[in-house]
Amino acid sequence: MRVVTVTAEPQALSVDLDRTALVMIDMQRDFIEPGGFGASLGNDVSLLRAAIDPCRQLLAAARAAGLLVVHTREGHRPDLSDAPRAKLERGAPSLRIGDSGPMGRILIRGEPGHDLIPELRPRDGEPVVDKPGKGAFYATDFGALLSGRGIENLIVCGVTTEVCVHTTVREANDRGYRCLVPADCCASYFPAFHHSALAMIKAQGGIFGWVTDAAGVINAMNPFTP
Ligand code: C5J
Repeated sequence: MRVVTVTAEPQALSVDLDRTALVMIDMQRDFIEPGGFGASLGNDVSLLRAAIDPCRQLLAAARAAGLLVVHTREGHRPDLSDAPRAKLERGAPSLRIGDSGPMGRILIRGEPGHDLIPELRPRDGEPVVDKPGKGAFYATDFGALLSGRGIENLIVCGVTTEVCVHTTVREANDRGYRCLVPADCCASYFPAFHHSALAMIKAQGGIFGWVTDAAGVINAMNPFTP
């Protein structure tokens, strides 16, 4: 057991690092770089870059402390067989899922835009979960991967705060995981949604999680990061 206490809201949380995973949600070029899915929806993708450096620091500390690190990517099969029509038809983007853009076909596995950004590239051996939905548990082996390693606590980072991070935290909470969300390691195209999403997580005594920041987790892990 390597129990540490993380400063968080609505209250500090003690976790066993041996039962804790760092989860990096969808830090993909398609969301963060110009020319991808996020930009096709009319968003200012530069807003998401604020999360990169805090994520990089937390990732380094988590690796040094020997935590399980899991990366996720949102995307679809090239034949779109796993993309519901309701998702494909939604809105009025400049490019739809599957269309060809400057980073290849939008939100399609194997295309350059589907890649994780180079700043947060996975290390050999770190699982990468490809998910067709917003949550990391839906239609993936994420749950099996966590339970197989005895994981009870998740530190959930990534983009966007109110969509894939929130959906994953809600899914995880219902499955019995304690979720810590470092605010500066998440970002949204809508700063107001980012703040509201974090407020929702920690309201009502932490109705489905705890909110902290990168420094809160890094400081707590300090005794175990040589
Ligand atoms: C979105 C995500 N926003 N990763 N996906 O469509 O949050």
